[in-house]
Amino acid sequence: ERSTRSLNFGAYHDLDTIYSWIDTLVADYPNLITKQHIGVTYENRPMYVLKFSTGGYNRPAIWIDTGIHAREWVTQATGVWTANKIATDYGTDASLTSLLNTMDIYILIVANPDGYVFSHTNDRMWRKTRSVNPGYACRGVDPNRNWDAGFGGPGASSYPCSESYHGPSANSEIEVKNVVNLIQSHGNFKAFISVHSYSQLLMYPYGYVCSSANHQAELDSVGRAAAQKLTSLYGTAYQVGSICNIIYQASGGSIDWSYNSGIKYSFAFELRDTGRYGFILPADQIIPTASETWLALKHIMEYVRDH
Ligand code: ING
Ligand code: ZN
Repeated sequence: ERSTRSLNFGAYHDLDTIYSWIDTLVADYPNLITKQHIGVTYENRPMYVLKFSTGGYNRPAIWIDTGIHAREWVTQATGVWTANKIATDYGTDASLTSLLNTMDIYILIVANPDGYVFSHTNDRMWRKTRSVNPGYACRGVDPNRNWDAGFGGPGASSYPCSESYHGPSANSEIEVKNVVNLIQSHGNFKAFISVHSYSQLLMYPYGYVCSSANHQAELDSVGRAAAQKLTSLYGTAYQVGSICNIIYQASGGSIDWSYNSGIKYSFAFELRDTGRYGFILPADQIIPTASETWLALKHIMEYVRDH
C-alpha cells in the first residue's frame, strides 16, 4: 500500500501504511503530538508511541495500547481512529481540551508489530509475537501472558506451541519490555487501558487470581458508567467485570501488572463483536466501533482527570 496523507479510517491498513500515516499526523499537529521510539521488536521493527501533550513536564498521563494481539485488527484500526480523533477534537471539544490542559495521553497503536505484519502476509489468525522458541518449530509468545503479574500461573501455557504460551520468563518479549521500561521510567501514569477484541467486555483486574482487587468497587462503577456511555451511541451491549470473573483466569496480563504497579485505573476492553465475525470484523464496523469506544475511553479519562 502506498503511503497516504489522509487515511481511510474505515479500512484496515498494513504496518507500513499506519507508520507513514503516523508521520503525517505528527507533522499536521506538531504542537500537540510527538512520536516516541520506545525500542525495536524481535524482528527489528521500530515501536512508536504517540504522545499527546500541551506542555508541562511529565504530566499525569493516560496509557492506551491497541494491537497487542496481532489478529485483533479492529483494535489497531481503533487506535488509528482514536489518535486522529484526539488530534482533531483538541481545541473544539471542551472536555478533551481541559483534559489535555492538565494530562498527557500516550497511544501505542501497534503493540505487536511483528505479529501484525505476519497476520497480513502469512496467517490472518496470528496472535502472538514472532520470537523463536529454541527446540520448537512453532514461534511466538502470547504477549498478554508475559507480564510480571502472576507470571506462569493458571491461565497461561508452558507449551511453546500454545496460543497462550507465557514465554520463558516475565518480560522475555522485547515488545513487552519496551512498554514496561517506558511506563516505569515515566512514573506518572494514572490509567492503563489495553484494547483487545472480541467479546464486547470492559474488564478490570484481576485475571491471574479470581479474588477482588482492592479498588474493585470503584473500578466496577467507573467501568459500568463507561460502558453505559458506549452503549448510548448504537445500543452495543457490553458486560463489565473482573477478567477472571467475566472471561477466564489469565496470568501475566498487562493490566494486572499495571494495577499492581500502582496504576489504579487499569482496564482492558474487548471490542466488537460477540462472535458472528469475531477477529474478521467487516471494515464497515471500524468507525462505529471506534466511535462508541471513544465515549467509554473519554469517560474513564475524565474520571481520572477529576479524581
Ligand atoms: N482476550 C484477552 C486474552 O489475553 C484478557 C483477555 C485481557 C486477559 C486482559 C487478561 C488480561 O486472552 C483476547 N481476546 O485476547
Ligand atoms: Zn487479545
